[in-house]
Amino acid sequence: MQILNKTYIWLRLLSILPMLLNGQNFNTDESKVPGFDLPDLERTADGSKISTATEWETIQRPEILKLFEKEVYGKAPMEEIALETEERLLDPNAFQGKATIREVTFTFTNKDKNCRAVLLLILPNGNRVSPVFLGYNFNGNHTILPSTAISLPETWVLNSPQIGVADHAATAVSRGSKYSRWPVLNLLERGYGLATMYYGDIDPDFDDGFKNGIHSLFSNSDGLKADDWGSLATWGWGLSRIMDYLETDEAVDPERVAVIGHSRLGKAALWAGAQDNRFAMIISNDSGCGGAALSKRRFGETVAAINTQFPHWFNGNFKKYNDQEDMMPFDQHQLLALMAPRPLYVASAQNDDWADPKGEFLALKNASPVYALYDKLTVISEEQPDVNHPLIAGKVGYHIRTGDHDITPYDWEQFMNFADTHFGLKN
Ligand code: GTR
Repeated sequence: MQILNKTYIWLRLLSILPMLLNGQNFNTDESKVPGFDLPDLERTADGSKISTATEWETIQRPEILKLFEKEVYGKAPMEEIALETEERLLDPNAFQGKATIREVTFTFTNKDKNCRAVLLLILPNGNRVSPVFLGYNFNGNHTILPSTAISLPETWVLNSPQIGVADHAATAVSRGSKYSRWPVLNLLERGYGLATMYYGDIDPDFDDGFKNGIHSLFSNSDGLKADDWGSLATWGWGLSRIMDYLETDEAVDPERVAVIGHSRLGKAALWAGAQDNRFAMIISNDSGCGGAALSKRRFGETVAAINTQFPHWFNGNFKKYNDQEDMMPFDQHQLLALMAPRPLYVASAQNDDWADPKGEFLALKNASPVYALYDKLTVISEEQPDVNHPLIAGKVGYHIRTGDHDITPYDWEQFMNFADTHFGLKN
């Protein structure tokens, strides 16, 4: 019991580490949340009321999308760049014949520069076409499974002593080390495929003035304007390029691709889902500030904290909201509403104060009136559901589970149940 208590205390300390490192005042006391007004999703800038799905799609949605592009994530350049893909079969009989594993190398080229990114595809054998979960991974495709056939990223990776990474270089020691985050066998047994890519292949996750990764191929890489894209937008852009590829893959059902992401990669998944309607389902896991959580609550990570620690994630304009959340003419419930009417699942973790679980639920709840324009069955409960009591209300789903900031088999179980409902599989 004593050991358990010690472990618990350590885990709690670890979960607030980002806040301590940040050296800022942060609030995790519900009674100190300031009063705030959320922009009304059904009122246009000139005050007229939106009351149909068509009005939402033609008047309000494009305005809100533009607002997030201009004020938060930034605009992807329109410049066309060349892309070549090359496939490599790694194992046609993985998991005792249950799956085929392939790698697809994407080479993006502009003039004399190029950027390479590798997609790992694990698809169930026996399906004519498979529904697929598509999401980036944090540490490299080789961390998903122990297989020695999977290539190591050649780009900068996050240092992580627990998986043997120092000097920002991937190493074979990490093979399979993140399997707990990717329950591949379970996915395959339930009929799903997995498509994943190391996010740093698209843009290495450090502030280098936008010189490397996909940024380096575009002419604005030597000086970004205030509304040009930050790293989250490049990661979102990359998900759409993967989707372009999945549409051409005969083993994938392009109508049933769920885009998923944990934490910063959840923010990227949401921005990808907002911009690209081909993602048939969007799943945010513990995405927090700049993701599913309302910023105006100033609970856990604030806009100033995220812009200070990760200045490269958002565009220049977003910095003007540091300590000025009340001045924001938008909040994240509007981002979530951009997913409608596609199924959207938001997941939180009980100890993840930094990501503001309640703020994630409230954003979803406040997005639901837009879902209701399409479908009266999407009525979300007034109160945040109890811990470990997942809620599926029509097109939206939510849970808060016990534990820390992470993506766990429990989370995946709920995502698969939700996908079964909307993708027509049994559960
Ligand atoms: C934290 C960051 C969060 C979240 C997280 C993660 O340090 O403050 O916004 O994105 O990293 O990606 O794990």
